[in-house]
Amino acid sequence: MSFIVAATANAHKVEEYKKLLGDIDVEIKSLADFPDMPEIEENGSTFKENAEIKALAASKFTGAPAFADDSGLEVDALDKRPGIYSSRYATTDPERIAKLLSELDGCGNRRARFVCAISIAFNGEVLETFEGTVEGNITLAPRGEGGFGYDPVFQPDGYDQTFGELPQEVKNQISHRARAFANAVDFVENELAAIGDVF
Ligand code: ITT
Repeated sequence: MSFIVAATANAHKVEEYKKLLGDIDVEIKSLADFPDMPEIEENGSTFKENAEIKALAASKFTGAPAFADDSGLEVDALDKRPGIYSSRYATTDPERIAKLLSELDGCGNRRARFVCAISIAFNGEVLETFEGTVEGNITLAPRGEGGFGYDPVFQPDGYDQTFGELPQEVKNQISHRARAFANAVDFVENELAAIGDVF
């Protein structure tokens, strides 16, 4: 069976990719399957640059096609922070959420969006990068136990619930990751398969 490497150490992302893949016959391996791979330094200044860095490093190390997603939350009232620093904003998810709510304390403008860039790399080069976004608002308090990261405080436009409350299938229909991933899957099916039977 063919496989592609998801260049992520985030098990929640891998779980979402597997659901998003549906019945497409490609196995997803993750960095957990390559424990000897050195940690990748995310020193880009955009989601796209960081996604490219991660995908390229994983493809070079494994010799297999790889993809990576760099994602995060842009909050308008915070000049788009935490943005590419969403993971590094604090140490744990509850701390990230508490810090965000405290920075927004008393702030009426709670507009925000999740952004996801997915890059695909193979044979020492980045082949393509796709972006997806989902717009919404930051709630006053966390709601729901589902998802990960900032999901309990993100209420997507058109819904009364947060990503922490919505069923995973709903998040996977409208999320930043789902939108970027759909284009990446099309690309892999149409373009990468043409490279041959190497994966
Ligand atoms: P990898 O780099 O190993 O993939 P990471 O979690 O550090 O794992 P990022 O650098 O892309 O990944 O940081 C993304 C952070 O943005 C993530 O840790 C969450 O805090 C937040 N985030 C991204 N997508 C999210 C989602 O769907 N729901 C909630 N929070 C999300």
